[in-house]
Amino acid sequence: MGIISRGFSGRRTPTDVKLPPGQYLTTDFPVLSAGPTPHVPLEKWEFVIDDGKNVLRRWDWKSFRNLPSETVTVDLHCVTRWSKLGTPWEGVSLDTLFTDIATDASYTLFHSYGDYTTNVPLKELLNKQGWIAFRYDAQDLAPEHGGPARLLVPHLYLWKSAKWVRGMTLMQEDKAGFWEGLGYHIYGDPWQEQRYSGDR
Ligand SMILES: Nc1nc2c(c(=O)[nH]1)N[C@H]1C(S)=C(S)[C@@H](COP(=O)(O)O)O[C@H]1N2
Ligand SMILES: [Mo]
Repeated sequence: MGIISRGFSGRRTPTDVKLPPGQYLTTDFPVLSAGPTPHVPLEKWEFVIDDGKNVLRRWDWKSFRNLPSETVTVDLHCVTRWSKLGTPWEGVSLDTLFTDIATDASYTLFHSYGDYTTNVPLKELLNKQGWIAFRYDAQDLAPEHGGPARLLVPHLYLWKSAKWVRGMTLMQEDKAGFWEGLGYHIYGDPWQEQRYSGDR
């Protein structure tokens, strides 16, 4: 066998890929859910942004899908150590959702159908860093991966990308979500290997 085997030339191979520390590559798409998959009918679906007191914006499925959307191809990094590169999504950016929202809040807590929560600083979601995604690989997002719609915030560990999102609360102070309350890192940057609360 030659040093360079045919199928590899011109492809992204493990040797020229830089992964966050402690991660390995996978090509399948594992499903990680802390509970059963909620099935949300589109007629009942809504996404609400509130500030803890008042509703700031509310979209039903139709008005949400009428918003401009984007396709993005991103790398995913799960705290259980798998990384999946080049995943294609379609979604509405958080920049679009926040177009008419003026807030001095610095933190957010996402809520999901089925009760999962996770916290993300607001500045980590804006400037094309976060999307509410409703398609994966040109197909409607499968229920087990968070359909009808999930948060996608790929520069943080994947537990931050809440599946089955139904809303987010803007907060002046940070507040742990589900996994963060069980000892996962409050911020969760895979490149800093911020897996657990004791990590820098
Ligand atoms: N609502 C909800 N969102 C969730 C989870 C969950 O249990 N419930 N698991 C998180 C975790 S730990 C990971 S790694 C990813 C997994 O996404 P996937 O199942 O599409 O691979 O979803 C995240 N979002
Ligand atoms: Mo995870």
